[in-house]
Amino acid sequence: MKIGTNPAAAGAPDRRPTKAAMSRRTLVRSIGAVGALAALAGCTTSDEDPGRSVKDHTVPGNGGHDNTHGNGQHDETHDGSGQWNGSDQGDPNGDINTLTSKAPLPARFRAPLPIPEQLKPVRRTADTDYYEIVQSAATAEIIPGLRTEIMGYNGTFPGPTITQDPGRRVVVTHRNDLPVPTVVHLHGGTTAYDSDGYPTDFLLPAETYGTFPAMPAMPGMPAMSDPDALVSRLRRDYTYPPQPRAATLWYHDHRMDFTGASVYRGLAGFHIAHDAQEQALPLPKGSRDVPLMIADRAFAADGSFLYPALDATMRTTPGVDKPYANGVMGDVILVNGAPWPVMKVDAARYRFRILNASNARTYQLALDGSSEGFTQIGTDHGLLAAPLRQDTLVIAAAERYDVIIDFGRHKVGDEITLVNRLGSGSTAAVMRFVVARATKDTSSVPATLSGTTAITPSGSMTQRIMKFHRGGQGEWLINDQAFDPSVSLADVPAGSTELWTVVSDFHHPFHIHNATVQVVSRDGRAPGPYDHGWKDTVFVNKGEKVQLAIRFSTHKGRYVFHCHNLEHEDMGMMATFRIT
Ligand SMILES: [Cu+2]
Repeated sequence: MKIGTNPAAAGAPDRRPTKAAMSRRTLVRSIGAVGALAALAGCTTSDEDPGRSVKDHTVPGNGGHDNTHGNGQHDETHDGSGQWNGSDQGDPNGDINTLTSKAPLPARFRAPLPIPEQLKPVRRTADTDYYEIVQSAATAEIIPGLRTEIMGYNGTFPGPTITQDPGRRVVVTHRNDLPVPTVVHLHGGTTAYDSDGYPTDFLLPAETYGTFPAMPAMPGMPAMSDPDALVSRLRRDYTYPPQPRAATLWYHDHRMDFTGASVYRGLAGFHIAHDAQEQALPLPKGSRDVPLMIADRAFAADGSFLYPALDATMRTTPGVDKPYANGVMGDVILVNGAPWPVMKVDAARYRFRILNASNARTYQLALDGSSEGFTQIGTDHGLLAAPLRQDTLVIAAAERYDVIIDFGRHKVGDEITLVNRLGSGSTAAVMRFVVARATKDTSSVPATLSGTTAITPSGSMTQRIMKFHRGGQGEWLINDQAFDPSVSLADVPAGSTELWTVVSDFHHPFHIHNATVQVVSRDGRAPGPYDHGWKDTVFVNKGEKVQLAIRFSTHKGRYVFHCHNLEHEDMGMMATFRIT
């Protein structure tokens, strides 16, 4: 058994960089407090305006997690101590400040739920569907009567939905019409390294916008380059081989140091992979298979997004104003880009693909007005083996749940509200469903959904420990290192399965590229109620030790794993691993 691998040694990089990189990172953090731009002077902490009731910091009693499977309670835990799996966690959002909007908050449950446009292939060959997307600035009316400038895939937020049919390869040609570099990552995808969206693999904008070093210069510190970066200008083809399982994937920006700002401004969309086994199931389909992208934002008085960036132009200085270094949360909950929308539904079963595309906010979703709760059928990487009744769903940034809600149990006129039990005030509600029509429903939820197999941990598997910790100056580190493209923390054989233990001192959604994950244990105990199935993002609570069985794809090359709190990721909590 290979135990206790020292990841830094195991990763033995040929090029030891880089004190310079580390100190550059440290510098970023030390200037954090003084770098706030006048443009963002409107940002306030949640404490400054108590009238807005957005201090989402307290969740009495249950610590925010629900370990029950349908007994109607939501404050029981595995050990009955009020802690989730015994870890020393509280409210996952408790140490994160909420931005307060200056724009008047819109009335809830008025805006109809938008459905992202279904992107059509521009060309199809025997085995490949070709899509084209233009990344551009645009304006959207998110708050009624106000204009919000966004960065959008095809100028929309969310971007258009890409469908990947069974056995089909997908090639998406992205054109960057924005003034800054971008990087497209297919979150949850099985992808060759050169299409995975490594953070320095820039898709550069037009030359008129100037140069963009892989890692921008800081005062007293030169810009640094990444000699291995695969850089394109203006257009780039991202190639996605047939995906191994039907799953709710999503694509979003992954630019080095600026992912938080890019995604906040709108660069996120769904990529839905199907397989033949899933398509043969009698689950709700068509207009009753609905993606829901939940994301919180705050708005300035003129309707623009409030984001406490140190550099609002996203050109030179990464990072956010110091009060938001733990993550950026807003006081407006958007679903598919609309604030607290309402959806008129048939009295029938619906499949909802719920994605938390927020930068940092964790939600505990529940249904008010329904005693049925959710029937969870899938998670990040596709269908569970069998449906699972859930009264609530705790969803951290970047996680997905596929659920069935059966409105057929309701009368026309019933209102069912999707609420957030980790929120308060404006963030306690998410959206509403109104049963509008009686109908015939031929769908059903079969007792067996997919042929997932549990990984049995074995002594022959390499074990590694990945420590997600804050450094002495408040920086975000993995195994005591800030992200450095030239250092691999793990070189793993293609197709192998390893056991990683993620140790955390804060609430961190762990995400790994080009691999699929099963939760083996939390603090040495059984996995939690939301750990079923194959995942790519696993919520690790404060003080927890989560053991993961990670199966790497057979695509070789360099990839990253990181925290999916985007402000943590941008400020160093990311690492390279190599599939060899
Ligand atoms: Cu984190």
